[in-house]
Amino acid sequence: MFIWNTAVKSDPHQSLVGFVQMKSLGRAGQLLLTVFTVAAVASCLPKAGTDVGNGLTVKLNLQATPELAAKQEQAKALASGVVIDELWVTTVKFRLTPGADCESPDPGVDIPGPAFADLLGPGFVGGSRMFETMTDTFCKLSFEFDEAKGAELPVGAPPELADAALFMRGHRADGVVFTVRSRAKDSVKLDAKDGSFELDGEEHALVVGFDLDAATTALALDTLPGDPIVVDDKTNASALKAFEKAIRTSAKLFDDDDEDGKLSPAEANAEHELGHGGPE
Ligand SMILES: [Ca+2]
Repeated sequence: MFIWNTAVKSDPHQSLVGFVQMKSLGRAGQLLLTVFTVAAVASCLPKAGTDVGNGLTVKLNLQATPELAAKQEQAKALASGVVIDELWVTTVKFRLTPGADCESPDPGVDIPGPAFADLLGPGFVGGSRMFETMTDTFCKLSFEFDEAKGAELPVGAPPELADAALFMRGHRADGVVFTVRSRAKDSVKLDAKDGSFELDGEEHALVVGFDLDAATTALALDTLPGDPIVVDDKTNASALKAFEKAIRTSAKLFDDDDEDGKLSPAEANAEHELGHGGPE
């Protein structure tokens, strides 16, 4: 394989010769051709953090809303007095569905996963996901939550995210700590607010915002027993179900005007909203 690749690089005419020779090599040659073909196809797939050619480049990130004030740093204080200290998710199968008519959508544009995100921090670990598309009109963004093995977790992720799709830690206004751990592999569908949305320019930044007010309201923390309060599929399970539904249905897709991968209060509003989840 090494010799053949060298020949291709040194003289383009040799590539045809190499190809013919490979065909005559039988099984070994076919294996080489398969390797080459897989490599060529892989180079056409969307890549994280890489501009892969002409067309529209879409940048996508995940964040929690409302945006935290700078002085709050890595915690988010909500109007209810609840403070969220940590929120991570594991996601897969991001797909933008092109077309103005979602009843008969074109094949989607996939972003490779799994993708871990620190929703109170920078969002996706490794930065916004970037991918190319040759269309500019979309009717839906969808993705799924997924579980990750402990060994797959990125540096900085809480160990509780192992074998889970979401982990959140916070405390109530009275100081009682709570944790929420979800293993649900739910899909999230953000339908275009007005049937479809157009992305202009050569590069367009989007952010999915998860509404923490809606999600923590669904938990009804004041009614839950425990100190700390544990919410998972064994403890306070009905609260977990309500939380998981609220996360899915309250998520929204926003234009990220300044392309910083975050949602400012001026960006997380109805004017910048392109799509939304639920009702289910
Ligand atoms: Ca922004």
